[in-house]
Amino acid sequence: MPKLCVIPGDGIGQEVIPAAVTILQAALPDLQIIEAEAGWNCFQKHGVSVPERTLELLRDCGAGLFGAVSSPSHKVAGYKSAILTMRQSLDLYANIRPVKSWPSVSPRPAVDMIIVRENSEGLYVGREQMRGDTAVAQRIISRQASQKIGQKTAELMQQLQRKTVTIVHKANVLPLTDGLFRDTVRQTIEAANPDLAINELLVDVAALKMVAEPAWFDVIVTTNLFGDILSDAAAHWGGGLGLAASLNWGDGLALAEPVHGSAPDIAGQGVANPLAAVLSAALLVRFAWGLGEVADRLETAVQQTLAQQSYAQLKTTLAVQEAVLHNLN
Ligand code: GGG
Repeated sequence: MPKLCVIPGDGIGQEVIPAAVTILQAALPDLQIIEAEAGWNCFQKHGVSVPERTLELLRDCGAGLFGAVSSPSHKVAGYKSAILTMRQSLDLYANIRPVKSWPSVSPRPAVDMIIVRENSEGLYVGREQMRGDTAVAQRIISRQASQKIGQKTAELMQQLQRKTVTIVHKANVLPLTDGLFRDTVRQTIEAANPDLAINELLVDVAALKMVAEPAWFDVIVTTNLFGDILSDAAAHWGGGLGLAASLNWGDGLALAEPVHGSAPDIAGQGVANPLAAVLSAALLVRFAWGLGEVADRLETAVQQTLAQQSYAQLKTTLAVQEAVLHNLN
């Protein structure tokens, strides 16, 4: 029976993750839950944002569900972002972010895309330094990481029967880094499956297309920062960040995580929408555990809940949890 390491983290993570776990346990009654700590509160308590014990539990379970982190936006000595630490320490090199139109909340029908974000390097290596009055950040793109994300993209497309992938880059301005990413990803996907159609878009053109014609996209593969920004924009078409799910995915290890942050403005009020956490858990069920039928049941329960009542009508985390449980067949 699958084991799940549950890490609510900061802010509304403490509310949406218990709701998602309750729903997951209804779908998988024998699921074993192991709780762990990470985040800014954890740093304030223990002096470390991700204790070694949490990493051990994640490795042991092979699967985790993380809520949110409230990293400060100024430098704090000894602190490193909890989510970046987990992604890097566990080599969760791909971040899978599907966006689709949901009933009653999506402003546009027929959107159904998957954004595959490279999750281990780019600007997120966090190598910043001051050189006199100039602040410098390194943006790392390696052949190896580009191969790995290309391979993961091809495998995902095979599993989901997707046909067209768009590589998003900025190789006209960054020919070495983004040229390496684009060429390596293209070669890897072509070698893995010559039947897939491969497009390319500059990130600025992709941003315009994301706004004007989101249903055009099937699968996008891109670098870390571009994937972060494009997937938040895409989330608008899926009904907003309250519905935006993600899976940090490596080889034999996956960490599901709603795209939204810790939302300190509404934390503690019981009004956070748990659906992104539920849909993230469904990604884990489908891809880490290979339980496609259970994932379908979870997604259908969300679909039916939204078709019956909008989030505005449901109002509270508990009301959403109960509505999804009611619709879970
Ligand atoms: N669930 C994703 C999340 O917490 N997002 C906020 C985030 O990643 N912030 C950057 C950070 O705190 O390190």
